[in-house]
Amino acid sequence: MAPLLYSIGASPPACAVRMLADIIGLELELKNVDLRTMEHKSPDYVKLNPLGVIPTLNDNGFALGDSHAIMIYLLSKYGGNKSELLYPSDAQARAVVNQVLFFDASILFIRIKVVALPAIMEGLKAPTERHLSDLEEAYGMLEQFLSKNRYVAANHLTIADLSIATTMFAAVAIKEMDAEKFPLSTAWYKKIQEEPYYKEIAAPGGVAFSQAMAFSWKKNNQQ
Ligand SMILES: N[C@@H](CCC(=O)N[C@@H](CS)C(=O)NCC(=O)O)C(=O)O
Repeated sequence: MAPLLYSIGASPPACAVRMLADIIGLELELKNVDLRTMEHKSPDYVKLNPLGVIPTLNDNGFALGDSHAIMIYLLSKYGGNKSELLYPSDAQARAVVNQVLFFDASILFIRIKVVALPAIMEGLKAPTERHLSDLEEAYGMLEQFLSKNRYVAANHLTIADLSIATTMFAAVAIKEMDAEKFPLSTAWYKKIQEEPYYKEIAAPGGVAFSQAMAFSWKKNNQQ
């Protein structure tokens, strides 16, 4: 049976996993998780993913959380000859990919999550100046990564590009990226947006995320 991915269309990490599956030709069955009813915190869901977040993979009884861990698992199990470029086996090349994956998980994504979750779930009326300057700082870090390579962690596409590109669709919905200050990041992001898997999976996810943010800002400011 095809591995099952618990996801929502607007989730950047779920989109990253779906793009990877598309690139390696792996069919995924998608199961929508209802954030409004807190399905992601239900006992059954938390059994699969102790963190109670989206996405979660269930590969015929093997459950795994965190998009980065899921992508690495899917590549090692189903990636075939696509694995070597997307997640190189050379120790140093892989370490650089990991560095950017951890940047995504621990810095870039967190800096959107501290705005998006309170806006969507808790009535936050607007991002603070600090939220915006933290995002701007993270764009500067991305620019530094891109000053070393043509893609975020190598001179070719790796899974780190999939993670960063999807987190960026959420980041730019909160704070636009200034093309003059961040020319390398802007050019890289434009290039990824031209890829068919981005157009099919992440672009609609980005639209849904932007709409959810716009709706939340409006609703929260009417209260
Ligand atoms: N590092 C995790 C982040 C997962 C995450 O925070 N997902 C969001 C949706 S995009 C979520 O489930 N938020 C709900 C919550 O934290 O309660 C990953 O890459 O999978």
